[in-house]
Amino acid sequence: MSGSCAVPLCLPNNCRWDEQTGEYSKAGGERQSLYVVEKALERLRSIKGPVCVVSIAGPCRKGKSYILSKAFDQGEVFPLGHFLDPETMGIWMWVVPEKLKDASGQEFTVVLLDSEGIDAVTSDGSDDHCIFTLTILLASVLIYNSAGVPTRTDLDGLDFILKLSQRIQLHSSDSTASALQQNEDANHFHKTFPFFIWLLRDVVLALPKDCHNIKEYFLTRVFNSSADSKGEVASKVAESILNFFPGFEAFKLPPPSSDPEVVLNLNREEVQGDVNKSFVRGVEEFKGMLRSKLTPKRSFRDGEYVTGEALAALVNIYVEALNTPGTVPSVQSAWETFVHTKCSEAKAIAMQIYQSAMSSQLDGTLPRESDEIRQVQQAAIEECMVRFQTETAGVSALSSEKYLDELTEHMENGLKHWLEENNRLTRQECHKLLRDLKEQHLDPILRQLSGKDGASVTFAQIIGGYSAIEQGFKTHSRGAKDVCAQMFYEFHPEMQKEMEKHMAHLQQLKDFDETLALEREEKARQEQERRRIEEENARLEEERRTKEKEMELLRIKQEEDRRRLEEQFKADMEAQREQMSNMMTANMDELRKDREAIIQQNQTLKETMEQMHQSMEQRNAQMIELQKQIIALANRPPPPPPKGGCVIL
Ligand SMILES: Nc1nc2c(ncn2[C@@H]2O[C@H](COP(=O)(O)OP(=O)(O)OP(=O)(O)O)[C@@H](O)[C@H]2O)c(=O)[nH]1
Ligand SMILES: [Mg+2]
Repeated sequence: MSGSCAVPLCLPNNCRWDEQTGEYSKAGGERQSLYVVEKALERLRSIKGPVCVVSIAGPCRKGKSYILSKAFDQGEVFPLGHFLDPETMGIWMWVVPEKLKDASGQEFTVVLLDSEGIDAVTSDGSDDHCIFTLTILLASVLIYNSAGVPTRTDLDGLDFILKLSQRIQLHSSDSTASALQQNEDANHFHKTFPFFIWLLRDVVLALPKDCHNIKEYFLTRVFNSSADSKGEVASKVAESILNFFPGFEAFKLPPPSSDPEVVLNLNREEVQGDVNKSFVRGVEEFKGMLRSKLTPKRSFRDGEYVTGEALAALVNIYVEALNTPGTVPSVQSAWETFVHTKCSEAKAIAMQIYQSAMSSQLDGTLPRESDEIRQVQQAAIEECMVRFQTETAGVSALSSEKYLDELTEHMENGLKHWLEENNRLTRQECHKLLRDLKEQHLDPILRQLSGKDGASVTFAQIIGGYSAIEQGFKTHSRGAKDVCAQMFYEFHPEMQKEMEKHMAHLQQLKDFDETLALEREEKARQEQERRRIEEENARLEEERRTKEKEMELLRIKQEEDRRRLEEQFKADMEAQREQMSNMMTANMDELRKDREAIIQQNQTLKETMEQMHQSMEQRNAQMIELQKQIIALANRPPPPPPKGGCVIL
């Protein structure tokens, strides 16, 4: 089917959907579980950045599919049913192509979820509210669509809202959470639950005089417990709506037409002229109100937003929980599972990038100067940190820090490995070079010294041979400079052994000068020490640079987190105030007081900021320590000259 139609996100096991033809059929058999459609997940994963999920739920055959696509001018993306049987089964998804921005300028993608009628399954006597539960878990805005204005007694039929407290867990704890825990959780649902909009269709009756709008009517008549004393379930349902959801709005639409032909074909071009003007106006007003409620979907953790990819992961996790008897989906553990998976994946991808960047630059090129290897390392770090950052967009610094530390450690170990390999190859090559140079420049003189014309050899000639080795080594040695210097220094005892064999002859030479030889060796020793310190310095410097990169990335993330947290906090406060005023109007004073107490305890923003601050302080301390080590190394006094016996060369 073309890309202009919704795809099922999740279907009951007795429904089939053909990806190729887009055909959907009811296969029969008992409904036992739900399954997720991969095609829809693919679409979700392709959404970059945050999503806002607008879901619609409510009784069957009440124009849900129609209004959802109409509210976003999306044409007929959700198929409408024109028969008495329920049309939509499971949850169908459409991604609005045009991106929107919230008040702070944050861009987001709107995902529409059209769900089956709430009574589609319950009509056969079962108590399956999995689809409704899933809709709540996934939505940022929930449109509850029903016909006519409900009375207080109608609220009794909405006990599935009440039951959400048993069907959803906010915090992860074992599946047999106590009633007390459930209650405690339910008091915090509003932090992740969607904004609740009650949309009433085919409303013909006028509002009572003392009600300015349908929302006021709801709060003062339908939700108000003082209206009657016996409606226990109704009271609880009303309280749950205001308590579980972060905001409440109500909206009414008149009937589209009195002509059944027009109503049935509401989507057809040819009947548009016959649609009631008041309905068309109402739909336009509804669109405006709905838009004002659209914000990126909040995750369990403040400051982290739900991306298309995150939503795809959550769908899988929630559906699996809903399909497992005795398991209740947990918002916290689902989010933590996603964050863990995402960060682990990002780390693995970054590690792969690091490995191939290093190998492509270094394989077959060793031995070479350690600084060159460090430059390659820095470029590789740069590349993989950028990738790690893009992969973990939306995940806070606090959540990704651990994985970033592991990644940094991996790269530091990687560098260690490359440097060690480089040292080994440097040693191997220097060893051979020194042997060749000695053979070429010193051995012929020594042979001459012990030969028949040994008397013609001068000590200056021997020193010349040494200088030729030194020069040749300087010109041709490759690899880590400290290792080269060390190899050259370590070559002296070997030469000394050789010299000792010729001691008798040497001492007879007119210009034999022991101090000159000693000076040569001391020079080599100092050179070795200098290179060693340089190397140590470069190592610390490299460590500092890497830590600085890591800190820079975390700082960028934290800055983002701080901005988002502050915005969320502001929006939260506003929503809380509004909802408390709703509670007051609905005469739910107890509930309002409870909420007030929760707000008082709400320390999240402060705590998160504090944690962020602490982690940065720790990293700063590490940097200061590194800096101290670098300074101490630079100011280290020169090493004492070696003690020991007579050195000839
Ligand atoms: N009376 C009335 N009919 C409507 C309205 N909006 C759409 N319809 C018609 O109602 C019928 C069902 O519309 P759908 O949008 O498929 O309703 P639904 O709630 O999605 O139905 P299910 O998916 O089967 O639960 C169609 O013939 C629509 O043209 C409305 O506001 N009032
Ligand atoms: Mg429908």
